[in-house]
Amino acid sequence: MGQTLEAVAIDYHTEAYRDAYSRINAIVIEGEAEAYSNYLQLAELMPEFNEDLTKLAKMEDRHKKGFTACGKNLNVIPDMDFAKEFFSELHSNFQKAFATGDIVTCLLIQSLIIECFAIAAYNIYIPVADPFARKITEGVVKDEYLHLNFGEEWLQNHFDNTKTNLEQANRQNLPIVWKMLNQVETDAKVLGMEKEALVEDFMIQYGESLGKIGFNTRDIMKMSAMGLVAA
Ligand code: PL3
Ligand code: FE2
Ligand code: FE2
Ligand code: FE2
Repeated sequence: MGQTLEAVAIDYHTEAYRDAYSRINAIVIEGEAEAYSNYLQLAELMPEFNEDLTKLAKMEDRHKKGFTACGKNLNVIPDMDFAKEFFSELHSNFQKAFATGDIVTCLLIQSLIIECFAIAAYNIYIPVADPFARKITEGVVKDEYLHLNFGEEWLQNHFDNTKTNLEQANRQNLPIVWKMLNQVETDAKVLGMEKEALVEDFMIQYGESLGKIGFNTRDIMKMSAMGLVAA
C-alpha cells in the first residue's frame, strides 16, 4: 500500500523526526480534543443517545491523553497553534451546523470524515511508529471503528430523509480533507507515512461507510470525486 520497508530503519530521536512529530502529534491531540467536544455537542442535539455519545466522548479524552504521552515519550513539544489552524475549517463548519441543529452535517463531519481520516492515519502509522506509540495507537484505532459505526448506523436508519443533506455536507467538507492531507504530506513522510497510502486508505474507508449508509456505487463515485474540487 505504498508503505516501504525503510520503516524499520527510522530513527525516532533525530531533530528532523522530532520536528515533524511536533506538528503531527499536535494534530492528533487537537483532533482527539475536538472529537471529545464534538460528541458532547452531538449529545445535546441527540438527547436520546446521551449515554452512548458521552461514552464516545470519554474515549476521545483517553485518546488525547495517550497521544500526549507519545509526544512526551519522544521529548517533543506539540505545536498546538499549528494544529488548531489545521482543524479550523472543519471546526467552524461543525459549529455552524451545530448552531442550526443540523445533526446530519455534524455526524458527517465527526463520525464519518474525521473518524475515517483517523482510522486511515492510525493504521498507516502503526507499522512505522516507535514501540510506545504503536501500542497506544493500536488501542485507539479499535475505538475509532466504534465511533464510525455510531454515525453509520444512525445515518443508515435515516437515509431516506437525509440523503440530500448528506450529499451537500459531503460536497462542502470533503475538499477540506484534501487540503488537510496536502498540508500534512511533508511531515507525514518524515514519519514514514506516504500520502498516497493515506489517501487510498481514507477513500476505501469512507466509500465503505457511504455504502453501509445506503449510497449506491454511482453515488459513492460522485461523492468521492467531490474531494477533488477546490475548497
Ligand atoms: C477522532 O477520534 C480523532 C481525530 C484525529 C484526526 C487525525 C488526523 C491525522 C492526520 C495526520 C496523519 C498522521 C497520523 C499519525 C498518528 C500519530
Ligand atoms: Fe535514536
Ligand atoms: Fe479518537
Ligand atoms: Fe473517534
